[in-house]
Amino acid sequence: MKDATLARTGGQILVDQLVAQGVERVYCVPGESYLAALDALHDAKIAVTVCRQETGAAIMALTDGRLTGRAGVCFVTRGPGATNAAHGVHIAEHDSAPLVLFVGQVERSMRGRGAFQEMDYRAFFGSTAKWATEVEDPARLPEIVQRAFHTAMQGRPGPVVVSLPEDVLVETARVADAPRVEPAAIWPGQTQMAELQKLLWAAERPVVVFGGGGWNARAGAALTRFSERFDLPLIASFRRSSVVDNDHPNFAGELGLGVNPKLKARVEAADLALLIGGRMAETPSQSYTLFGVPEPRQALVHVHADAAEIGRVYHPRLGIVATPPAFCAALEGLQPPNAIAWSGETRAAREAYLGWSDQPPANPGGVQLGEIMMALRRLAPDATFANGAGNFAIWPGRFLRFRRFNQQLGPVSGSMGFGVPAAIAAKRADPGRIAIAFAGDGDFLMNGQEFATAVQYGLPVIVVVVDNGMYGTIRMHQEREYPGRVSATQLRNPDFAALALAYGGHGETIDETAQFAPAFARALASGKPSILHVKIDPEAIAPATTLTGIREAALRHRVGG
Ligand SMILES: Cc1ncc(C[n+]2csc(CCOP(=O)(O)OP(=O)(O)O)c2C)c(N)n1
Ligand SMILES: [Mg+2]
Repeated sequence: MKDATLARTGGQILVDQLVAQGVERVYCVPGESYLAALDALHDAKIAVTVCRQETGAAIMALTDGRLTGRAGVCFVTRGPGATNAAHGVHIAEHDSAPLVLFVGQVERSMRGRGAFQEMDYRAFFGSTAKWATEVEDPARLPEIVQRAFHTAMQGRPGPVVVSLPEDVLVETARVADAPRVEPAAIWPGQTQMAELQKLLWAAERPVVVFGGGGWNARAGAALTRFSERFDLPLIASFRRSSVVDNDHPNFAGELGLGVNPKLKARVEAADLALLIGGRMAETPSQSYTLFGVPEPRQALVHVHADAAEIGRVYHPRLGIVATPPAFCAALEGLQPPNAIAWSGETRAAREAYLGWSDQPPANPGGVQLGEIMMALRRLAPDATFANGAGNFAIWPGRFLRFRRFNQQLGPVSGSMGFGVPAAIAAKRADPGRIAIAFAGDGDFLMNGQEFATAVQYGLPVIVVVVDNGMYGTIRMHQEREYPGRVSATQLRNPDFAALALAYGGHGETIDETAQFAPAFARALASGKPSILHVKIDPEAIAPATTLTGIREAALRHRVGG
């Protein structure tokens, strides 16, 4: 921590402030607009990862934020850099991931003229970031940076954008560093907890749904203990399964895409839904049908860190403003009823989950994706699994078992291109653990260039590219809505294994299921970033669903209708 006696450039003040906040890593794509900050980073004990495109850099930073619980940090240049990074800001908003994005800006005296790459960041990011601001004076950098970290982490975590006019970073000022900020926990009130206890005691078919951001391993463990004492089924919201151990006998599955119909029916039939942290947004709510808008058919207890989320879509029987760790700690004070009426339901929910996730159906073609998922359960039980968006992601979401906190990294925003940078960030944060990215052929080429970043920094991530030669998800919808009229969904792909070699990594092509496990072992043994190019039959559009089946059903429906 430096005091006000020393004159420092804005760049130095900024970087010292990052050190004061405990930042260990930053992700960036350089720009001439923030050279003074890059220069200060030269001497700092902060690991800089230079990326190939700002979307990848922002995804790495927000993933770091999710993994560490502290705000991830990304630096990008003006207009083109900032707009490339905007995708990451959108993901961080929807994923409730703490992110501080520093963007370059033109010199103060030139603002408003439409100078080179000038943008109005407050306006541009105003609707997605929790806070978007511009630094006017280097002496205010400590104050603004500490507020940026606080805002990104407080309550519902999210993205903050800080614009840095070039001359602010060069000018000197005498100002003291601000101390490290910690977000304030938000505790539920005693009356609310008593009310919750009453509702639980009166319930016959209660369910617990957990989701949203701001969790940590301790909160997941406290939630698990609560579910044990009350023998409640634990249901994950979309892509939040790894808050708890999926091998736990109370875990009942995920409300995601391609949901288990039995799980959906169970939530619909519940008389009490305790929603912790999540928003029950479009995907987990199955297009807002599970609860009923605005009046849920279940008695809804909505626990969320952001008061504005409670009552935004659903009218709760009981609203509780609390962060997941504080609320789950408070759950320890509740007493279960003497006789628990719903234990049979909890066992049935578990059985239904196991039936849904343990026996993957066969698919057309020589590569069985279900068998590959089962192989990965054995080969990499402790790996971090990241994915982007596409039908390929249904397989790991349904058939893998997550047992460790944050083992599952996927964007609730359905953002293609998330998996590769997220896996790289996971490897950077925890080099001892296997990090696997699942990508589609379409998905991979959105941020696949970050594979070069993995090679550059010696981060041996394993990328499984599931190649069906198309934007399969969209083709699937196309066949449903416009059967037989294929438009803009076909792809001609490179040889992804050869691409891995060209980057300096390890690559293999998989045409048969049996090739997968040995190829995976060789990829691990290579110690290099790897791509396993898995070629699947285009008919294998989703578990137990073929493309032709969808087209024919749509055509029959047309004739019939
Ligand atoms: C950034 C982004 N652009 C477009 C979309 C729309 N979209 C959703 S899935 C998808 C196709 C994904 O194709 P691929 O990665 O090959 O996976 P597949 O569905 O074929 O398994 C598209 C274009 C999106 N979700 N995100
Ligand atoms: Mg595809």
